[in-house]
Amino acid sequence: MSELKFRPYHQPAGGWGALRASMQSLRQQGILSEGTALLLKSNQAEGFDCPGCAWPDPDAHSTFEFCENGVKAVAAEATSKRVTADFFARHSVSWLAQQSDYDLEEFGRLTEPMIYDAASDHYQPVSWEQAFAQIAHHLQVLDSPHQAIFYTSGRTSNEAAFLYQLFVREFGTNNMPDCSNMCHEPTSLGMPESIGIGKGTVTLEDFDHADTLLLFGHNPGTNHPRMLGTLRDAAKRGCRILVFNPLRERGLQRFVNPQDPGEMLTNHGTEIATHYYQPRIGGDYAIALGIVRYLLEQGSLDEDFIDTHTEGFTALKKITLDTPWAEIESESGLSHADFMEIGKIYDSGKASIITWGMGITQHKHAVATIQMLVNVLLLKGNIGKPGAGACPIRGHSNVQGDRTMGIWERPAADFLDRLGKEFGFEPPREPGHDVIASIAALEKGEAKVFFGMGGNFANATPDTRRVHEALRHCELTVHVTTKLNRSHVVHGKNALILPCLGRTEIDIQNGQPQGITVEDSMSMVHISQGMRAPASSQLKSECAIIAELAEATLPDSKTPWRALIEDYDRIRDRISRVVAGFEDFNARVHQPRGFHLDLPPRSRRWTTPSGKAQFIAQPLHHITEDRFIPKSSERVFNLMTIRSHDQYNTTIYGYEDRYRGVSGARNICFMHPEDMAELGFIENTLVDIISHWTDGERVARSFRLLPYDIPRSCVAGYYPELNVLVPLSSHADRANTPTSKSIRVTFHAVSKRDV
Ligand SMILES: Nc1nc2c(c(=O)[nH]1)N[C@H]1C(S)=C(S)[C@@H](COP(=O)(O)OP(=O)(O)OC[C@H]3O[C@@H](n4cnc5c(=O)[nH]c(N)nc54)[C@H](O)[C@@H]3O)O[C@H]1N2
Ligand SMILES: Nc1nc2c(c(=O)[nH]1)N[C@H]1C(S)=C(S)[C@@H](COP(=O)(O)OP(=O)(O)OC[C@H]3O[C@@H](n4cnc5c(=O)[nH]c(N)nc54)[C@H](O)[C@@H]3O)O[C@H]1N2
Ligand SMILES: [Mo]
Repeated sequence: MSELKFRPYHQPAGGWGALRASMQSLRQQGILSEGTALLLKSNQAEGFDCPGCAWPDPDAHSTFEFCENGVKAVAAEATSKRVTADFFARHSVSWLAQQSDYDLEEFGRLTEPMIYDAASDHYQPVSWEQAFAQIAHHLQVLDSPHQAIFYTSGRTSNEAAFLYQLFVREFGTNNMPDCSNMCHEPTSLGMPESIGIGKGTVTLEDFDHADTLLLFGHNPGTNHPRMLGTLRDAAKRGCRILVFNPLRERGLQRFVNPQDPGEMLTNHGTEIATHYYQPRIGGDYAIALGIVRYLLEQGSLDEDFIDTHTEGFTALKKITLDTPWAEIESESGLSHADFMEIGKIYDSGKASIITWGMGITQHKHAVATIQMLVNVLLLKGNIGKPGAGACPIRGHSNVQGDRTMGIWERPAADFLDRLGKEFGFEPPREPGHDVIASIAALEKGEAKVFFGMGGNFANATPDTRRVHEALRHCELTVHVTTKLNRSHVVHGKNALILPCLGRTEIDIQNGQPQGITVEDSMSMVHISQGMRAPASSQLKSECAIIAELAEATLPDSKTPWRALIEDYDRIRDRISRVVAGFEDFNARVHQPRGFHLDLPPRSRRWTTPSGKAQFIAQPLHHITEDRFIPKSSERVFNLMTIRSHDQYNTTIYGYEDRYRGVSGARNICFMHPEDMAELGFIENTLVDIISHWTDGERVARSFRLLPYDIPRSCVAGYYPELNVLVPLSSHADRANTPTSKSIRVTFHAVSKRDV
C-alpha cells in the first residue's frame, strides 16, 4: 500500500483509464499475453461465463464485451502465482493472519488440500482421501445434523449447487446460509408477495424498448460495467435515465466505450443519467411513495391493468394520500420540485424499467421499499409488456442460479417433495439457519462445524469481531476455495482448505471435458466451458469435491454420487426432474446461448395466493419511527459501506478507487465538506468511527476523512473494513439482510498523542 491520495476524477468512466487498468492487472498476474487471448473467450457462446458479475450477455455474440472489472476477475483466477505446500511450510498461520486481505489474495492460487496442525501452527499437505475422512468424521460425531452449517457463495455452478444441497439435505439439515442472505434476500422475499416470483421480470432486450429507466442504489461503472454498454445505447436513443444515488457515481454520469474508436479518440463519450438525484441514505421508500402520490394526484394510471391484474389499490391510495408531502420530502431528501419533475417524467413514459442494487436491499426497510417500487410499476402497468419491468441487479455471477437449485435455508415444500422422491430419502422439513442465525448458533456453540462452498464468511458478514470469535470456537472449519482469504486464517480448532478448479479452467471427468451452467440476473441459463489448464494437477472440481465428500460421509446414501460426476449431463438430468422450469435441461442448454426460464409476470400471470398482483404498502411513519437513533451528544451520521472500484467483495485487487479519485489506501470515509467544517475536521483528519446500537458501541480505528459530494449527515466508506461497525442484530425486517448501508455512527478525531 502506498500513501493516500485524493484527487477528484473528471474523466468519463471506461475509456483509456479502463484499458490501462486492465492491462496493469494482467501484467500484475503475470499473464499479459495469455490473458488477452483468454478474455476473448469470456461470455461467448463457446467460452466460459465471466466470474465477475451477473449482468447478462448480449445475444449478438460476435463482439467481445470489454469490461475492466471482468478482466480483473478473470486475471485473479488465471494468475501465474501459486501458493504451494512449501509456502505454507515457510509461513505460520499466525503470520498469515497478520497479512492484509490484499496480500492474502496476491499470494496466488492454492494448489493442494491442506490441514491445520495446531502444534506447529502451520497448514500442512493432506491427501484428498484423508481430508474427506476427517470431515466425514466430524460430521458423523455431531449429536444432530443441525450442528453443522453449510455456507455457499454465489459463484458455485448450478450442477455443484444442486449436488451440494442434495448432500446437505441427505445429511439431514437445511442449514444452508448463502451470500444472498446479505445481498438480494429482501428482493427474494418482497417480490413474491407482490408479483409471485422473486426474480427480475425483464430481459436485456427490454432495455432496447424502454423509454424511461429509474436506477436505484447501484453502481454499474464498478460493479456491473457491462451494463454501461446497455445504458449508453439507451441514452443514445433518447431514453430518459433517472438515477437515485446519494453519491454522484462516475459511471452513471458519462461513459466512453473502450471498444468504440471514435469515442476513445475524443474521450468524450455518452452522458448516461439525464436526471441525477442525490437522496439521503435510506430515503428510497419515501421516493417511491412520492412517485405513487404524484401518480394518484396528477398522473394517468393504467386503470385496466389495475382492475384486471391487481389487488390492494384502495389501501395503497389511502396510505399514500394520508402522507403529507412535507414528510415525503424530508424523509427522502428530495425537494417538491424534484418530485414534480420525476413524477411527470415517469407518468409520461410508455415503458419503464426500475433497477435496484445494494443501496436498496441493505436497509432495515428493504422489503417495504422493494414492494413500493413494484407498486410504482404496477400503477402504470409496467410489468408484462415490452420495455418495462422490475430489474434487481444481482451480484455474484450465479447467485440467482444457486437459489433456483435449492441453496436456501427455507426450501419450498414441493421442491423437497420432488427431491426426496428422485433420490429416495426424506429431506428435513424444518427451516435452517440463514447467515445471521448461523452466526448466532456458532456463537452459542450450537453449531460446531462450518463448511464454506466458496466465499469469505469471516469478512463478508457483519460484526467482524463477534464472527471471528465464533468461528474460532468451531470444532471444524472447511473451505472449498481458489485463493487464500481471511476465513482460512480465522479458523476452527480443526481446519481444512480444499482447493478447487475455477470457472476458466478445463474440468475433465472420466476423460471428458465437462461444462457447467449458470443463470444470469435475467434468468438466462447457459453453459460455461473452462478453457485453461488447471492451476495445479491436484485441484478438483466443486462437483467432485461434493460427491466424494458425500460418499465418505453418507455410507447409506442411495445416490450414485460417483456416476453423477462422471458426466455432468447426468446431474442435469436429475435437475430436470426436480427443479421446476428445467424440463429437458440438457437439450435446451446445449443450444447456443442456452434458454430463458419462464417468468409468469412477463405474460401477466401472477403466482400469488389470489392469482393477482398485490399493492403492498405501509405508512411512511412506520418506517421512520422504529429507526434506532442513539442518544448521543455528538452529531450522529448515517454510514453506508460500499465497494471501491478495485475489489470484488472481500477480494481486494488494489488500492485504486479511480472514479472517486481515491488511491493508495482504503481506510477512508467520505463526508460532506460542511459537516466536516462544523465538526472542526479537515481533509485527512484521522478519526475513529464509532457505531451506536442498542447493545452498545463498536469502533473502527484510524480512518481518514475526505470531503465529498454526499448529502449532509450521510457518510460512506469501504466494505469489508467497516464491517466491524455493523451490529449483528441490525438487519432488514423479515429478510435478515445486515443493514450494511445504514449504520448510526459518530466520529472522534484521533489526536497526535493517541497515534
Ligand atoms: N467489480 C466488482 N463487481 C461486483 C462486485 C464487486 O465487489 N466488485 N460485487 C458483486 C456483488 S455480490 C454485488 S451484490 C453487486 C453490488 O453492486 P452495487 O449494488 O452497486 O453495490 P455497492 O458498491 O454496495 O453500491 C451500492 C450503491 O448504492 C448507493 N447507495 C447506498 N445507499 C443508498 C441508499 O440508501 N439509496 C440509494 N438510492 N443508493 C444508495 C451507493 O452510493 C452505491 O453507489 O456487484 C457485483 N459485482
Ligand atoms: N458491510 C458490507 N458487507 C457486505 C456487503 C456490503 O455491501 N457491505 N455486501 C454483501 C454481499 S452483496 C455479498 S454477495 C457478500 C459476499 O460474500 P462472499 O460471497 O462470501 O464473499 P466473496 O468476497 O465474494 O468471496 C470471495 C472468495 O471466494 C473464493 N472463490 C473465488 N472463486 C471461487 C470459485 O470459483 N470457487 C470457490 N469454491 N471459491 C471461489 C475465494 O476464496 C475468494 O476469496 O458480502 C456481503 N457483505
Ligand atoms: Mo452480493
